[in-house]
Amino acid sequence: MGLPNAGKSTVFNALTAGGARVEAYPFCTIDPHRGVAGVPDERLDRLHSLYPEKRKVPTTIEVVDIAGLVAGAAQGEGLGNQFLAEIRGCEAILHVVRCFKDESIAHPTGSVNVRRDVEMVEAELLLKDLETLQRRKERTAKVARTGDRAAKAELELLVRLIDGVKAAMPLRDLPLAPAEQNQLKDLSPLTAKPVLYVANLGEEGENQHFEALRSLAEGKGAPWIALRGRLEAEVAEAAQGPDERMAFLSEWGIEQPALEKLLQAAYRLLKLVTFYTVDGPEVRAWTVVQGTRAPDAGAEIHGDFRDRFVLAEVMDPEVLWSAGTEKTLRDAGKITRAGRDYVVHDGDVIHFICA
Ligand SMILES: Nc1nc2c(ncn2[C@@H]2O[C@H](COP(=O)(O)OP(=O)(O)OP(=O)(O)O)[C@@H](O)[C@H]2O)c(=O)[nH]1
Ligand SMILES: [Mg+2]
Repeated sequence: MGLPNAGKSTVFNALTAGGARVEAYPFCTIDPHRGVAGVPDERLDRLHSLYPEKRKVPTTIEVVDIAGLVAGAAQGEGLGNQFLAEIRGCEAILHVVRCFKDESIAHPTGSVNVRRDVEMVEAELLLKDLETLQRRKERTAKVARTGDRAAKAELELLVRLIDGVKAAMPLRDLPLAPAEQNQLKDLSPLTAKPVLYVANLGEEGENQHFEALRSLAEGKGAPWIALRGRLEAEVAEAAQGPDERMAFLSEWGIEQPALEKLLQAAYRLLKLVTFYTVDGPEVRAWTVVQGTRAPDAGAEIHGDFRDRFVLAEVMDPEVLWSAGTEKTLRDAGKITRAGRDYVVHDGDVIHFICA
């Protein structure tokens, strides 16, 4: 998300266009505004080399490009309002901020001012959340009047949240008990979602607008990435294949393509870990949140694995790698049998044994 003309679609193209030609990791565009990228993963490549007869399936990330949010979007101004609903369906927000200087590209308020630009967009999310919370509060208040204790507790929580939002405090910054966080879940408030700031730099690279964004993000304790959106989008269009693309980018002094930067930041932001399966015809990577237990990880593969879960056979990827084959590992008794409480580690190779 971001202001109109911040470069959201350009950044989206930078992420999607080049990837489409990286065969193993297609970033295929579902429609002009929605793309899925296979996550490049060296561990998956190594694992696949132990099972060359199987197909390699990377885990994926989906990115949605929405229309610019203008002041009043929360009340239906511009195209933004319908897209606020789109944000509700996402796990994280990429806030694209214009840092490039170009007189020929209109700015909604006339000129770039990073702090104000960011606040304008975030204000719309706060307003939308305020509306959601107030509607819920009216409903909860009715139930609370009947003496319902749970409703009374929820009402207290809602009042606290509404005060926070009115004071321009995003919900992600309000200290909440885990139970309270759970209560919020079904409301899916926009300002509770984690944010990654994306500085859209011009051809000239880092400038004072970028410095302003970096200090704003760091002041909030929020992660940021910087990319030269238009340059990367153009390179992605022009290059024939990933090698040429990397060569073009390094001519411009860019070491890491936009998609890689995004993925690394997104994994950290969402506290994701990757685990692997080698069953059936596929060697496959899966993504879950840190702290996920084995049955819930299994449910990623098949919904009923959670209930049918008996045990998980877990292999350490490094140990498997040095053993060379799964059989060697099995014969040496180095496959861990893990129960329902097992917390999946980043890199685990897992066989789910189900009833
Ligand atoms: N000079 C310069 N222009 C850029 C850069 N990034 C984007 N633009 C231009 O800015 C204009 C708007 O870019 P878009 O990517 O369409 O912006 P957007 O945020 O998707 O805009 P909306 O969808 O209308 O909200 C286009 O003409 C881009 O070519 C940049 O790094 N430098
Ligand atoms: Mg756009």
